[in-house]
Amino acid sequence: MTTTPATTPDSPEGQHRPPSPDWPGWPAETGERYRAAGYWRDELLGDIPARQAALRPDAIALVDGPRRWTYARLAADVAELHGSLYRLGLRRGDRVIVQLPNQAEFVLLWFALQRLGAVPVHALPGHRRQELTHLARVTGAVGYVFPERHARYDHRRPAAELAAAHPALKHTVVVGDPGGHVGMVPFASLLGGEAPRPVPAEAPVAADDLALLLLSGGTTGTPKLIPRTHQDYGYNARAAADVCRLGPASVYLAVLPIAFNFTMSCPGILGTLQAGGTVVVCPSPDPATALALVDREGVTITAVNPPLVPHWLREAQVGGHDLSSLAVLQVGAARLADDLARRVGPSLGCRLQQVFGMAEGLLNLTGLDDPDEIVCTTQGRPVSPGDEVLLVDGDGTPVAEGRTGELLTRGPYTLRGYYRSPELAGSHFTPDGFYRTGDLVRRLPTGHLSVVGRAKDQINRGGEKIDATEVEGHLLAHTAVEAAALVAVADTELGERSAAFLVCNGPAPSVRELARFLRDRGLAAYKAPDRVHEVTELPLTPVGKIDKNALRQRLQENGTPDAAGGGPGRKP
Ligand code: OOB
Repeated sequence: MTTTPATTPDSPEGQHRPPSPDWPGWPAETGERYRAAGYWRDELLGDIPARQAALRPDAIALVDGPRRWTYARLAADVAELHGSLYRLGLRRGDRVIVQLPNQAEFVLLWFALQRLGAVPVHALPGHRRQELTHLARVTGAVGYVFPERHARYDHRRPAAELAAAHPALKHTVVVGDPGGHVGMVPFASLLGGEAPRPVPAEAPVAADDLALLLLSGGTTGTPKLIPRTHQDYGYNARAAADVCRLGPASVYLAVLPIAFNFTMSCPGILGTLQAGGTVVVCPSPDPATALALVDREGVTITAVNPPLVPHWLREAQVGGHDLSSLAVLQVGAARLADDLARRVGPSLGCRLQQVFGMAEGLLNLTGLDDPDEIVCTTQGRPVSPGDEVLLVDGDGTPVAEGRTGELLTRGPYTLRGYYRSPELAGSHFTPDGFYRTGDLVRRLPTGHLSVVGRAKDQINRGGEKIDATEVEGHLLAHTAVEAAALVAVADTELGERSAAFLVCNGPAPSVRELARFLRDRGLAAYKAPDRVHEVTELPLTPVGKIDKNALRQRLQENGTPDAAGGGPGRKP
């Protein structure tokens, strides 16, 4: 079951870019095909502000609270920041961890790094020492940019500690006040409003260069890094913007975390700016804040995850906001229930668009003209004719039309391998370059996909992905814990929450104790188990693996998980 165009298997010999020891590119002839089809262009992400500034200098590109940037101003600020980062010592190819909340500084910095040919590593605001240490170690980042404080967490001391532990990490830049930390550079000092000084010409950035590193939800114990190039990421945003019919009159509200691939390029910030539209940064997904901005800025399109939808619908009813500008609400990152999907259009007076995407690449959208039934019951279809989709059973054999299978995919913006992780090639990719998504889907004759389950060991907590193996590793470090298994439990609010099954050598730690324990180990808070179940033993499969299906079934059947009989069940 392959989408058009039918292709011959990729030739193993040669890649279209000089082979990198860090990440595998696309095979040479595949790249030629993508270029000939017009998917890949010789365009650089860092040129977007200047290109648009030449076309519409006075149009508004970016809004953050009372601050507004025309395209001319955006291009000038990006150019100045480019120079400042160069003088700070950043160079083409350098990796820079970016951990900023939804604020204009992220956009300015991101384009300046692109101009420089440096590679932003997209950390999420909730990431803590564990995740950041992993990113610093794997990428060898030379820079780290973070906010002074976000969500009542002061980032400065942990940032200084991170830098001290990683000698390669020479540049720490804080959006806000360094607060006495020597060597920490205030972001504001890089943007003094001076005329940009020329940056010495070096080897020019190329469209097939590594442009950014995204984080995968992961299933291997540590977050994996996803290499994206200028040409593939630019195409990702352009293809999505085409489906959404973005143009200069489009106003996109960035509600979900700004570094999330959904917000960045599906079509998000990049798709909107490539089309000459306006990006409005929303500081919080809180419905009152977001809908007030829709009203004030005439937002035409925005994107949320399923747990936010009921809150938005309620606020739309009572909030007194004029939402008449809103044409499209995108919903994705986790499965949207069909019933809830049906309420979106009538309640908000806009089109619902379901979005099934992944940082690894493949993006599926429902179309603006698709029948309501398709829009409310499927998660869309691939945005590019170059996307190839295969549904296979457990043996890798394609399933019959209409049956459920694991989604495999390759295409012009889907990775061929993770960054600095050659050992994952065999488990996450087929020999002919298909990425194994771990998602179980059904495919309609129209090509629309419906997500029905998951084959990967991951919990999707309202769009936030939790790698079960990673958390289990940390749980096992607790002195009371002898064995641990983390599984998803259905939840009306978030879709899924996490439940930890623990075999303990004494009193089992409570949910709260574990949250504190994991926080002290430096793990992001959303990874802490929502429920803890003490059991006398973990069920095993015939080959000796922990039988997570059996655990999920126990939860489903009676909510008293210890079929073996000795646990206290749920701990508050
Ligand atoms: C998005 O990206 P990631 O990398 O955080 O997570 C990808 C995974 C998918 O493999 C799938 O398991 C799940 O998230 N997912 C959905 C979904 N959208 C994503 N599961 C069911 N229904 C959906 N609509 O989550 C992401 C990236 C770009 C755009 C949108 C979402």
